[in-house]
Amino acid sequence: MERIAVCPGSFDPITNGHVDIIKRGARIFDRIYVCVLNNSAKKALFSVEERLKLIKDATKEIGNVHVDAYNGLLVDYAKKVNAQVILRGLRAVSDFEYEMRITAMNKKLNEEVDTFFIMTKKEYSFLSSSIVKEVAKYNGDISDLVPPSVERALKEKFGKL
Ligand code: COD
Repeated sequence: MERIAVCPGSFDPITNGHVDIIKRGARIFDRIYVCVLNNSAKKALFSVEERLKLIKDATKEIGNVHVDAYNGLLVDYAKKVNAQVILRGLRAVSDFEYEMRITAMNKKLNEEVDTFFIMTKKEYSFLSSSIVKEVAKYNGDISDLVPPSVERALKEKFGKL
């Protein structure tokens, strides 16, 4: 049986922390669908199309990764692509409670899908899309935190190019 995982997120925008989780997941699973979904608690800076383009560029060298977007429940998307697993990254204790809540809800919504966590690399343990946006807005150096295309896109958004 093919082992298929969905790596869901807002990816607003994708960072090196996300890319690291996707790369490591791609060594474990036969196929990974990186899927942009809506997190109703967050207001996005980039459109879904912009985010998809940036994810595609950042993951183009990983063979078994497919990039997609879905407007609906994550478990419905998992079912649609026959994924047995939801792949998430964990940074710190502060992520744990939130992840536990969404894992429990996803399990309730679909008993057959399990959530798999990969611990972040220590150099990315403080990294988030929000922090990157904040630093980029004030022209700080983010070159070692995001792929080059994301750095460019952020500079364009904030009128720094
Ligand atoms: N190192 C390692 N992992 C990281 C790092 C880092 N530096 N930064 C982020 N991550 C991980 C996060 O922990 C997460 O696992 C993943 O990368 C994506 O992160 P984000 O912030 O882009 O995505 P979220 O947390 O906003 O995604 C939330 C979803 C969009 C998946 C969620 O809201 C959802 O499933 N929405 C669809 C509706 C639904 O089904 N809701 C029911 C579930 S409650």
